[in-house]
Amino acid sequence: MSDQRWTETLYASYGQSFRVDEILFEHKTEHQHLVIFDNAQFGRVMALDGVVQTTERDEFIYHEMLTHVPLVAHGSAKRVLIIGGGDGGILREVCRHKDVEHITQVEIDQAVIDMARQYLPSHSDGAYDDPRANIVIGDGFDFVQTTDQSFDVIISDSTDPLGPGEVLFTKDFYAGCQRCLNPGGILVTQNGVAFMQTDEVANTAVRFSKLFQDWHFYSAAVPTYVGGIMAFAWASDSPTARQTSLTELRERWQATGIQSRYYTPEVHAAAFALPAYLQQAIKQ
Ligand code: AG3
Repeated sequence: MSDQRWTETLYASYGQSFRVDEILFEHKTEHQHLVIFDNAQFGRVMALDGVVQTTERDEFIYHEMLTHVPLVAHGSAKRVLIIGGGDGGILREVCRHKDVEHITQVEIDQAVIDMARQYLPSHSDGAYDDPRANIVIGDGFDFVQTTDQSFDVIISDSTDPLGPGEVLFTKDFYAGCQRCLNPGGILVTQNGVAFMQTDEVANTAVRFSKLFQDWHFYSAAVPTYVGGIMAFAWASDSPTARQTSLTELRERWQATGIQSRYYTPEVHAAAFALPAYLQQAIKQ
C-alpha cells in the first residue's frame, strides 16, 4: 500500500491530507500544478495548485446545490450560462432539466475539459455531447461584459479567488452577469468555505448589495471543501425567487422527475438559513 500523501495548502496553518493510491495525471508548469489521483475514501481527486477542486465521491453535493437551487427557484429557466465548471459536473446537472433549451458554458482552459472527460467521466456523464450545450473556450469575465446573449440563470463554478479565478469575484464581473441576466434572472456563485474564508463572503456581500435588488447566501457541507459549510452566493433582481414556498418548490421539483442524491426541496429551503456568525459577516 502506498504511503505517499497529498496535503492541501490552501490555508497556511491547516490542511487536509489524502493518501495517494495512484497518480493518474500530473501537469506541472511554472504557473500551474494540476494533479489527479486515486484515494480509497473519496475516489478520484482532482487538485489544482494545492487545492482540491473536486472528488468523485462528494461532487454531487456541490454540483446539485449550485444547479438545482437556482433552477428550481426560477421555475421556468430556458437559458443557462455556466462560468468555469470544466469538469462538467454543473453541466451534467443542468442537462437533467428537460425544460432548459440552451446552455452556454465558458471555460478558460480546454485542457481541463479534456482531462476531466478522460479521468473523471462520471462528472460530465455525456453532458458535453448534449445538443443544448454550447461550449466556449474563453475568459468568463470578458464573456459577461461583451455577449449579446441573455440568460435566466448564471452559475459561476470557479476556483478560489487566487490567481486566474480572482476576477470572477470582482464587482465588475458581477455587474457583467447582471447585464446579461433576463428579468427575474438569478446568479449563483461558489463563495468559499464560510468559516475558513469568511472575508470572501463579506466581500461578496458588499459587492452584491451595491448591484442587486435581492442577494443572500445559502450553504451545504461538502466534505473535501474542508472546514465546515461551503457558502454559495445568490443574487437576483427578483425579490421573490428566493422566497419561493416549500409547497411550490416541491411541485416544481417533482415535475422535473430528477433523482437527486443531495438536493431536496426541504434542503433547498433550509439552506438559506445562515448561522449567526455569517449573518454578522454579511450585514450591510
Ligand atoms: N470549484 C470550487 C472549489 C473550491 C475549493 N475551495 C475551497 N475548499 N475553499 C470546484 C469545481 C467543481 N466543479
